[in-house]
Amino acid sequence: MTSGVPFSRRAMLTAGAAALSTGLLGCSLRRRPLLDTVGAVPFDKPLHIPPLAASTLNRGARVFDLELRSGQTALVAGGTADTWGINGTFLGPTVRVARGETIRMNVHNALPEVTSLHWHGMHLPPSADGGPRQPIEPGTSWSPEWKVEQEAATLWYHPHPHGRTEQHVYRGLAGLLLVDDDYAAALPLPARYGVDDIPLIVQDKTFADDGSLIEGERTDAGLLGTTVLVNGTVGPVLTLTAERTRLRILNGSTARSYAFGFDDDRAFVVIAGDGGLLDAPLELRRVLVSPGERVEIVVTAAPSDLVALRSFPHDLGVSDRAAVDAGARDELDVLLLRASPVLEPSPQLPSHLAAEREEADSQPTAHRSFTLRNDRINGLTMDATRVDFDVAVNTSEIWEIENTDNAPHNFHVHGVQFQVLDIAGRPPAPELAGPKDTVYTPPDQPVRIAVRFTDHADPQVPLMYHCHLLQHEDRGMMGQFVVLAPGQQRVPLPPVVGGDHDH
Ligand SMILES: [Cu+2]
Repeated sequence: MTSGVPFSRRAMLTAGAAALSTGLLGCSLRRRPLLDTVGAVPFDKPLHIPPLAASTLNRGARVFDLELRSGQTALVAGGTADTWGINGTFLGPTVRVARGETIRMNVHNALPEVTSLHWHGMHLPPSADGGPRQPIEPGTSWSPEWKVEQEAATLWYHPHPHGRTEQHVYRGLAGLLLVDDDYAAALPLPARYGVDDIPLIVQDKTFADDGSLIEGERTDAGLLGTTVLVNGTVGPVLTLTAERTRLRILNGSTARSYAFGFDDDRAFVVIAGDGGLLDAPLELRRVLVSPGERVEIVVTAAPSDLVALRSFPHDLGVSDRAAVDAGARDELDVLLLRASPVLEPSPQLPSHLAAEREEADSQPTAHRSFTLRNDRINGLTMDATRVDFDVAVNTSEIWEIENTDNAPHNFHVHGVQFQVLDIAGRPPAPELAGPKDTVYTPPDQPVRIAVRFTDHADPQVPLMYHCHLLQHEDRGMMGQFVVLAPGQQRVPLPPVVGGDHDH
């Protein structure tokens, strides 16, 4: 065992059993051992709450200054790790913006290499998106500006340099981007940031004995860590002070999916997905969150409750072996919730959540299909100079995505929120019914989504669609499209200077 992570007795036993069954099958490949940290995580550190990013008003825009930096961070006992962060050495502040305001992000790259900063889930002009075609050279700044025109949601930001996204996110570049609106603010939902409205950036990493961050096991799914961090805290404890607490969960891992639930199997209420509120509160005991996805849940506690948020073994629709390799058979303690002896009363959750939304267009102008296989989409690997198709502004399309690998993939579209129509011909699980920008695509179960392109036509700057398992994305499971206004035509794309890496 090379890592300094404490392994439980159960972890040893399950790893031994996996090795034994491999031997019986006569398979010569080393199998990834199952990871079981239940009871082995010493919950002894207060959960770090990312600070809210400061902003200033300048000529009608709310301006945020975000500096990408390198530094050292003590994440585990034993020493420090070389990490990257935004306005700090690991992760970034929570950026909070309001619907209807114009925002400007002054992003300065103080790192030793080129990167970018992408606003995941934001509806914005393609030139502001921060994808691989908007690199920020070391020592330079990039200052996109746009008007926030979408409903309240938990979004996030992270780098997107082609071929290097996994590494940059793993080192610590990620933060939350919360959109507020008057409608959601008027609902009786827990909404005091850091008090009863808690951000949870969940990531898995592997540490050496000296506390340094090392790249963990690499399987076909990607990079899997042996230690779970929440907001950068290992062994986190959250003290609950109110009856009801809202947890805004981001899967900020590079490859691992989580099936969140509580150790006593209590029910919780899902109130929102990637891009906004569900129509109504949804009571669940488990919720699957693949890389890049968000879910907002409300948990109710009794005085002095002690309950752990855990990730349970789950079904990704892949073979047993691929599930083991993707970490889907692992069981992980994530966060301890410790309720105070006296809890503030919280209002009852409303019976209805989201405002009226427009239905998906019954007259889509195009149908497209996307096959995810072998690090490619429709047989092609990402080429930043290639536009795969164009869409007409002010139209809706239906996209069918099929994963034909025996491996987990998901599908993320830049610049829009979409609606999941069906999965293998059946209505999606109710937690997927709200606005989405990333959806899990189990093998051989075609996922149909309705995508509306309302504005922001730009023939010169494409948007991306890709798998959000970052190893797959970096290897080229990504494509580009442009949104065109009537009369516009695609233009050839020049190579990205300094921003395109061979993997
Ligand atoms: Cu993938």
